[in-house]
Amino acid sequence: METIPAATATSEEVARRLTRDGYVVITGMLDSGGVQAAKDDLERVLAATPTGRNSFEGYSTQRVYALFAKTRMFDLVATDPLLLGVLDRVLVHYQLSAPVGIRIGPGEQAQVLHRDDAIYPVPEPHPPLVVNTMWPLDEFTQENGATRFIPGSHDWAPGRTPGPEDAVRTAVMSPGSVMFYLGSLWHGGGANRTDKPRLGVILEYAAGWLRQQENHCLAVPRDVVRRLPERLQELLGYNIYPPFVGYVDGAHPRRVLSAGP
Ligand SMILES: O=C(O)CCC(=O)C(=O)O
Repeated sequence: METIPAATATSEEVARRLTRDGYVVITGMLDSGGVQAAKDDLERVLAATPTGRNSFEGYSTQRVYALFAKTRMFDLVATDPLLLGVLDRVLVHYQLSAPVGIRIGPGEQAQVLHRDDAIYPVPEPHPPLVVNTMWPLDEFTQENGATRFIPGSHDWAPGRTPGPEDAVRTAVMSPGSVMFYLGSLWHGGGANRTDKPRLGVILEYAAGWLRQQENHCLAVPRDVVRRLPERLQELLGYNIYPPFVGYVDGAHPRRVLSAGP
């Protein structure tokens, strides 16, 4: 798969490829120490995380919801300057929507291909509403459940769905890489035909005027949010979509963090 090394990637180039192809992979975003630390901390959380409740979540797959309540390992990742630079260009005003750790267990079936932005009843075609980023913490291979996707499918005519004629590719990637993909790109988790799990984290962002998939203002305790950098607080939902979508008692929601319990 064609990739861009983080050292030479610019937000212009990443945004250009993302909007042209529906996806783009950047290598070398995290070093091996950062990957290992994130993996170790997620293993702690996964020890108490159940498997999925339906075939979409995956009966042999664990999902770490409320990620920012459970680990501090993605605070810097979620506010990475290249990542935010790309989002500035593609979504302009945005927030975290669905950050989730996903460990696909041995024997898991392939997830149905889907579009992340299909949950929002906005008529197509529409400008980008959702940008997702997949951060592999294990090698992502053809065999162990690497994300599958259909290049260019973000641009399909309204109503078109994947058929046998559509070439599905596999996001074979190493830990430390990131795959950006648009919410309109058809994709899904792969089947895991190995005897080891596949761990990755999605940090999904949505336009600032949409409802976040996960309600982080309720999911992440307020005294945890108070200790986070302001940009991350904003991304979790303590923000306004101009001029005043999201106010609290007539004021910026950030005031809630400096006041009361
Ligand atoms: O785990 C993956 O590779 C993708 C998962 C996904 O697309 C989803 O759960 O919405």
